Amino acid sequence: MLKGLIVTLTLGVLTMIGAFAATAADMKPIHTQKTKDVTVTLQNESGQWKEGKNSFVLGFTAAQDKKPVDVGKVSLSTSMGMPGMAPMVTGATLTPDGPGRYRGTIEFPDRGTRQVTVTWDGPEGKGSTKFSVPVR
Ligand SMILES: [Cu+2]
Repeated sequence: MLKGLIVTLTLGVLTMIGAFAATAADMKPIHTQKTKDVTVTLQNESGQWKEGKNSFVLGFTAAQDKKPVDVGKVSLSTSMGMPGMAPMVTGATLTPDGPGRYRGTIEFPDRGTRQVTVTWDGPEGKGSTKFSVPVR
């Protein structure tokens, strides 16, 4: 019984370490978008979006010195054109997570390439950019 408890504790600690490590390192780029003033980076653990629920980190850095930019209010929405149908539109939920950094979740009902629109409006600038990301 004690042995079982130790195994359980060990697994619990390993799970916690895994979750912690994934928050800082192990982020792979999904897409990097350069605009005139700001570089927008979209990343997560796998480096891609998949069908279903996804979590990701959205970052904003100055194009010049690569320092985080306070972009204030941010939104990320996606759209996929489907023949003979209205475009499928899905928005992300974003939570501020430090300077120029947002944690996001988004859920896709199917695969296919999304047109992504990111907008920002803060003390250090305002803008928007579009790029495409495949959902695999
Ligand atoms: Cu679709």
